[in-house]
Amino acid sequence: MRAWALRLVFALLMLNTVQLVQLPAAAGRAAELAPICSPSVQDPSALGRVEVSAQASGQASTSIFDPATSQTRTIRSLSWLVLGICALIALVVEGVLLWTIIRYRSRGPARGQPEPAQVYGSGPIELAWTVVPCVIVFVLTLATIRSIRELAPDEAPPGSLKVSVIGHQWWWEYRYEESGVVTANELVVPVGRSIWLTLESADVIHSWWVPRLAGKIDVVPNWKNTLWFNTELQGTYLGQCAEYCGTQHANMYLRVDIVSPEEFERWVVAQRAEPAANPQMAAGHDIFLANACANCHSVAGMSDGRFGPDLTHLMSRATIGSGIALLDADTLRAWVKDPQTLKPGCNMPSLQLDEGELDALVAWLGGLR
Ligand code: HEC
Ligand SMILES: [Cu+2]
Repeated sequence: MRAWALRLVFALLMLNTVQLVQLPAAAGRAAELAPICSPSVQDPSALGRVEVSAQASGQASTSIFDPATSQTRTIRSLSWLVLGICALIALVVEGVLLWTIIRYRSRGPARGQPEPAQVYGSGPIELAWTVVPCVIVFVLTLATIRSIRELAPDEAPPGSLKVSVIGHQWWWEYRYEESGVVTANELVVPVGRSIWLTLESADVIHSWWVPRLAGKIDVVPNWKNTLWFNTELQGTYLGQCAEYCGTQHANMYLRVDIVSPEEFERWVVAQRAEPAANPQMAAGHDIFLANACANCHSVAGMSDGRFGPDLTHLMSRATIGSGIALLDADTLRAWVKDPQTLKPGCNMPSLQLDEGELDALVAWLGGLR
């Protein structure tokens, strides 16, 4: 009976340790799998697409132990230090506990046996359990302060690319300060540059977290937070809104594309260009303006709704709906027909267009490159 109790205690302890170690990795897996597991995506081909999007990026990892910037390397070092010290404390405390349980377990009736020696007011022992924890907390505090000073400068380092980030239920708006480019959900930045984000929310609290690039930062209404990271490696980096913000919180993905400086220049020029005008698709354009679309969406030179994502260069993006699926003609049509089937509860209604109107509208949208 006693052995059973002991085994149970031990098993529980082990379970805790294992969870601690696996937590960051598990969080990463969850972020990769979420779009695939999402019950909202019922079409099997849509599943395939999302799978492809995570894999094609090649950088789908979202583990804090897989850093891609100097900032996240600092965070990893600090994490190892804290984990190491805490593991050591756990080992010592649980070790002494186990040793005591085994060494002083009851061995038959205690009647007639003397009490063990009782220790009162021992200077050395009290000193030890006061000083040692103080030193540990002091070390952790200093290490943390040092990391924070390094990670969060008061002002943008000179030469930074400045971008405003606005969190919306349930998508991200990006506004580039120098170039005036406005886009949604996919942040494109050049490699070898310092990136300075100013983050605000249009509604509730969100949290911007791309674990391989930077620390996690809350996105708060009526308040500006800043975040800084240096881009070192080209590629696609994924993340996830990290503060519960309503029904579609789990489908509020983050995606950062780090590209070569030349590619970035080309991208900026393309984003600043007027939306492609195609007279053959004028019908779709008219439907867009005649319906509520224009009240919620901006298309440069035509409408300036700001409730939904800017659509001027919609098709330059790889995904739709803040990363829930890859963007192609089929998903676009399904989305415009009824976004609620793809992202239930999202803030875009189905406008109940008939098939003909849908065809024309999607043809026009598909030309917005
Ligand atoms: C009430 C405001 C509203 C109206 C009206 C509206 N939308 Fe939207 N739209 C949104 C919001 C909000 C989103 C972002 C949804 C999300 O990802 O959670 C969105 C997303 C989109 C997207 C995906 C953009 C992206 O990059 O992910 C497209 C395309 C789109 N809308 C097209 C249209 C068209 C076409 C119409 C008219 C038939 C329309 N919208 C009407 C609010 C609106
Ligand atoms: Cu959110």
